[in-house]
Amino acid sequence: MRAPYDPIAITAAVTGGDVLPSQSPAVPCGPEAITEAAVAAARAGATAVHLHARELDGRPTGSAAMFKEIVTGVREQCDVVINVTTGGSVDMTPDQRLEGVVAVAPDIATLNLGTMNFEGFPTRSRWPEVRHDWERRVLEQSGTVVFTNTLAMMRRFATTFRELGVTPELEVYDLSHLSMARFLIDEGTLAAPVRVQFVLGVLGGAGSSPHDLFALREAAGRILGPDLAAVSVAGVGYPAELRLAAIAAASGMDVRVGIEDNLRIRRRRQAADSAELVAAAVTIADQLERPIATPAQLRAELAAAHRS
Ligand code: KMH
Ligand code: ZN
Repeated sequence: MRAPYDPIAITAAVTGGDVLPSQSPAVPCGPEAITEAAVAAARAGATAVHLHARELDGRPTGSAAMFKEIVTGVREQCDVVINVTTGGSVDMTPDQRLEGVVAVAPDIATLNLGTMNFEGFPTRSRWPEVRHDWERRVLEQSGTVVFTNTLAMMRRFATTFRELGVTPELEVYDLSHLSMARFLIDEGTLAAPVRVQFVLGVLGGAGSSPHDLFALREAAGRILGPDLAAVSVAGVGYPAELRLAAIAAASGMDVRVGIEDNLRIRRRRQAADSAELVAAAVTIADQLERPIATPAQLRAELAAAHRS
């Protein structure tokens, strides 16, 4: 855990694979819009950007070519730390989910630590109006959605990361995922110390109350001990995203904000883009006297962990 006035790493999750483009014009689709959103988030103060790829109609894709185009475009315009998904979207194959990481060898890649129900649209009466047939199909899957992460997939993804020199970011949605992290470290699949991100508020995982956060943080300290390098918090939905970001910033943790996890900046106003959510996180951190970690500072931390 970081000391009270230590720099805080802010990750901007700019597009994701779960929210539907019909829900908000702020969901960037296609390589150009995603690159633009990532650079804008970096300019707003983000230390790192978490990237997924989407076709122009918003369909999530694992396309190596598109990840290459996005990451090249971002690297040409700024030095923000690159964090690439292996979560992709729930209907992708393991090969598709790994394509982006293999194509761009980012600084960081996500490793989701368990199979779980993953319901983004559980209540039919609250389904958004959608423009695209594929979005309609996503809604119709409601009630049957499983996010698969087998032990074999985790071992394969982690081994690929190690071969590419990519730092895993362990996505923890529930207590059991911490025991999985412990197991993967003890068997040598993961090198300690590890970086953990609590993803809170997905229906199927832990809730997004401050009590859920502190219960997981306490468990992470108990189960991982000195093998825990850093903790980041991603609250899914509104007001969870910014409220958990404030609590995390006040408690020595890092934060993730962005359109992937939450579409609103106010109760009754959608965010214009992820940069606006990053700016809100920067304001919170500034008020709490946590300077924003620079990409160079985060990269130095990643390098130090690799050496240890
Ligand atoms: N979409 C988030 C709820 C990943 O990309 O690997 C989880 C996530 C996982 O960001
Ligand atoms: Zn993601």
